Amino acid sequence: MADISTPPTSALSAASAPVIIRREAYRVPDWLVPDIALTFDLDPDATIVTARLSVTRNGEHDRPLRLDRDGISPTRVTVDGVDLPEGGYALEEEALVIPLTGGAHVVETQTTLSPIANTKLMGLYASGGLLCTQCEAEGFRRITFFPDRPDVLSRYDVLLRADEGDYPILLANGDPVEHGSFGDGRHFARWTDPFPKPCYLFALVAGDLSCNTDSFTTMSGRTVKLGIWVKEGDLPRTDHAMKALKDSMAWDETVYGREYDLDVFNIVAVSDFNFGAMENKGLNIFNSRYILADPETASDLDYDAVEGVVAHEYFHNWSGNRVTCRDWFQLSLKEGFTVYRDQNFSADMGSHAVKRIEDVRMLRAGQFPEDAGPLAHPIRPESYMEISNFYTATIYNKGAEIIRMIALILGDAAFRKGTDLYFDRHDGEAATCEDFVKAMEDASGVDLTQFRLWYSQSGTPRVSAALSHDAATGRASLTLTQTLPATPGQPVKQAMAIPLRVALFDPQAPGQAAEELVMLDRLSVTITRPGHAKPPVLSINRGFSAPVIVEANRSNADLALLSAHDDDPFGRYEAMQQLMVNVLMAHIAGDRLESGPVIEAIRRTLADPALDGAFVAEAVKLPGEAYLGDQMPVVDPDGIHAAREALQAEIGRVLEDQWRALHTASARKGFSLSPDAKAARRLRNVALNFLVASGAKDGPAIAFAQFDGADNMTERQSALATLANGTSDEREAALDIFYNRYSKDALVLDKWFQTQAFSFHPDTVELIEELARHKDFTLANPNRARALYGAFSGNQWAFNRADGKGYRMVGDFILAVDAINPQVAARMVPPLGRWRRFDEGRAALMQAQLRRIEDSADLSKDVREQVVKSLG
Ligand code: B3K
Ligand code: ZN
Repeated sequence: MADISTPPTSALSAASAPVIIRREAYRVPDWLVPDIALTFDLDPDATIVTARLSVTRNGEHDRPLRLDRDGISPTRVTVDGVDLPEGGYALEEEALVIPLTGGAHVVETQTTLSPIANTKLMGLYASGGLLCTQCEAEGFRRITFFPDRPDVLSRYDVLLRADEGDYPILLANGDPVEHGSFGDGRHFARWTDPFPKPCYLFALVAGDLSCNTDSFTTMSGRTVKLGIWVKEGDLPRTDHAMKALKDSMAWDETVYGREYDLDVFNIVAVSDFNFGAMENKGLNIFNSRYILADPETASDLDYDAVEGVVAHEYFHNWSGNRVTCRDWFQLSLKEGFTVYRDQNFSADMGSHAVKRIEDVRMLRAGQFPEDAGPLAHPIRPESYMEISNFYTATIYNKGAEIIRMIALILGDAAFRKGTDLYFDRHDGEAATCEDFVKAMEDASGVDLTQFRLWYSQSGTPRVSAALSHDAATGRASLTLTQTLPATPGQPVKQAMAIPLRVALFDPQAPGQAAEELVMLDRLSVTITRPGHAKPPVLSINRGFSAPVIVEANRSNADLALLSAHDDDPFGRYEAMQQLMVNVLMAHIAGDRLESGPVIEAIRRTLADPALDGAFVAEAVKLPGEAYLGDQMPVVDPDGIHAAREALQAEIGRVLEDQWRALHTASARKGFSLSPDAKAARRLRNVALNFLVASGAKDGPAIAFAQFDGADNMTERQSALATLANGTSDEREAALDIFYNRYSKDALVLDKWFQTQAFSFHPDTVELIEELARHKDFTLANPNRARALYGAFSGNQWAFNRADGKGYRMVGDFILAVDAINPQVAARMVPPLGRWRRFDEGRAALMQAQLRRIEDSADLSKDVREQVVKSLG
């Protein structure tokens, strides 16, 4: 895909020296593969893969055919039906190289794999009795020899042969063509996919699966057969995913005019999966946690996640599959756009206000720290060592924000014209981010030249807003100034185009001003508006119109006013959060805890009958500890924890009657997924949390009663989490009951591990150490590994314990899991890479762990890249 070069020796020791792939080095493929026929003789220990590639020379050159390979060796190679002797091809470390003389040939290779021994879960692997594949980004080369790059598109013809008893169901991409039995205990199925696709979208599944079958009639009247395939016992838990799939199909027709294109659409749930799900053409493969849901085992957040991920993968059929990426530097082309699409879908299915709050919270928790740290990269990176490390919050979530800004700047109608043009122009192609932006420009006439900097500049811009008022003229002036912090490889930056939705409120009539879109496209912009007899109150970055950090220096009185009256729900939420941040930061800096304004704002919000309950629940929650850490020049985990706990307790005490009343009033009989029922559960859980935090004697008993009496996982899990933060007897009882009730259900048992790893128990670090030795803990299952260590590293207070024990435990984990599954290991490095944000003592301890990992022999490329960059 690209030329390769070695990095500067200062950055890496000669022994490690992985190659760096650079965006600018892109060259078109030397050979194309219009057709591929694959035959799999499936067996968990030894699967034979035969691949017949029709290859055509691409342009005038005399270079050989290079087929990527990772851990596989050919048992046979033929060209145009003639066996090549061993010297007839070259076997390089990462490629099978075949000299070819003509313009078109048929190349056939054969290899043998062991799915059961594949612990990386990339390529063909075994999971709970199934055989399944994961190819994105570069797993196909672990299955067969192929130019494994997304700009080589082929038509696939796939023949699967397997034992009929162990693998009665045989699935692949596209449409089923034939199946039958050999009469000797083995059977076969053949699938063909008429749409040329890159090999990262190839998939197969074999196993004993049951199907939830349904159908969808597309807007042009075609009937599509839908199937969600799971283990038989899980069938009753697939209805929500099926509804989400049908809703997504209808939504993509209505909102984007996109129709599904094959006769079948299958989804398979597997329990060992490196991430959330995979959009393989016509055969999505999912981590079971994003398919299975019922009230007993899934919380409302789980239900929402199922809906969102099913939609996301379905939407990829157009944004990703029909129009794919030219190279992996363009990853955000499909991921940022598809996240934007799934966010809007989920908003349409539920509450726009709450969805926006959740998405921004996620961006701030996952992406802002990335943009502010050693792994910062633009949404279209310039280089990588291991592409798996670039499936980041920046590519996905910041990428979605960039698309959102384009939609805002163009307006809905022009944006839709732009997406129509993009899909029509590039259907069947491997496209670039530039192609997307160009289509937007061509469809709208809007010049996005400067806006393109969002694709190339990393780091979160900071916008300072200074408002002044001239009482004599009634004029208000707003000066907006952007600063662009230096990031790795980008010490100096150009001014960005930052679209900010702004309103200036009269303090006497807040919430009634007209909003305007201000484009901050120079270092500083001033706007002056007449008609303000009194100094107005600033509502800025409404709806979070740009992914920036705003420093507006608003008084607590102004924030309180906005928290009660801003007509933009996000602005209202934001004002409340900022008020809480101000109060907490002042307290951490040594002032008395001035909880009054926060308590008043919460009291008013709780009493406002016009507000949606789900919004209220989000608005009254205190900001998380990590977000508070991000507001400080040097993170003080203990100070933050103490201050936040103190404020939580005070709010709990002063408003105790309200919390009790709310907890009782929001109880419901019978389970429903209606917005109202979900909102009531959110409120009930927030109320419980404050009530227990108040220190009321009966708090743990009330929490235990909710835990024990709940008819749904939302209330049970939330009560468990509330209890897990304390040291009451009820804590132990609830954890035991939960374990015994769900120890056979892997997804719920993950919650048991995760809840404890997130908890604020004084001995959380030791408890996690113990849980890592629990008989149900395993490094081999990514969900379980993440439930414990992923949650722990997100527990700022516990993970950053001053003695460094948390860092050591994570260091041990990274080294142990790297030997099994490098992708899971590499994802745990960034928390240690945040050392620059902490005091000298903690920073030294974190660096020591990074060095220990760096010095270890046989480190994967994945972990090495993250560690080297994190040490800086
Ligand atoms: N495209 C996949 C992610 C693949 C991750 C590879 N390391 C799922 C998704 O984003 O929809
Ligand atoms: Zn995706």
